[in-house]
Amino acid sequence: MNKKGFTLIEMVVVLAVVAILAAILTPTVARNIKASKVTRTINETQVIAAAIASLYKDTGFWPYTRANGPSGGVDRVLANPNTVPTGAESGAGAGAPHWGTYGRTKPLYDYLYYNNPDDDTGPNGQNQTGQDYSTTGEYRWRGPYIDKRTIDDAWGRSYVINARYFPGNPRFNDKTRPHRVYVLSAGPDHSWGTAFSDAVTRNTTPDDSIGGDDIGKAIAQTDS
Ligand SMILES: [Ca+2]
Ligand SMILES: [Ca+2]
Ligand SMILES: [Ca+2]
Repeated sequence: MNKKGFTLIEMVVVLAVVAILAAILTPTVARNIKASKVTRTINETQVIAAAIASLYKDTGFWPYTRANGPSGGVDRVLANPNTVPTGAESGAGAGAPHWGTYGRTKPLYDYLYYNNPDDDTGPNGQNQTGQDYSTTGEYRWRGPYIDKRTIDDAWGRSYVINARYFPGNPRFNDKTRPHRVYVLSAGPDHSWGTAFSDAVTRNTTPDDSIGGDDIGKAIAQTDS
């Protein structure tokens, strides 16, 4: 018989042990990876929300403008314009696909990374007197407020802000239909579960709470 190496019986036993360990550990590892991605994304929504709160404290404006000066508005602000997920979960709230497609948009970096909240796009036309945030005085832009230009969630998809409902945004300024504004990730399924409809408010049933496996942080709300 063999004097070196393994006998067939030994091989079978070793392979069986490996197979059992793999079966025990694989779901645990997969769960931990998913949990860490969720945790990372929760933390990032909080970081972005804090950056937007700083912008508001410094300038007096929420990030929703698009005309020259703070007069025009946008419906969605995109943390990465190139990776916005589209589509809705089954059983999603009313208008959920709007998170991926609706209305006028502007990149988040035009508010938090560049001082460029007016109609210009990208890094061009920053710091324009009378058009972008003031750079002097008590109320002024003190950014950048984020350390990179674009931000994706843990699944490589853009966060989206439903800026349409920021208090004061002329795109939808109706205090009889109060909404929450979120920094929102579509979550592990890359598909929107949260309502995005003028008719679904803080007071309706169902209301505008975060839905499905979406992950988000409320950053502002309309007073009712
Ligand atoms: Ca500008
Ligand atoms: Ca301009
Ligand atoms: Ca989702």
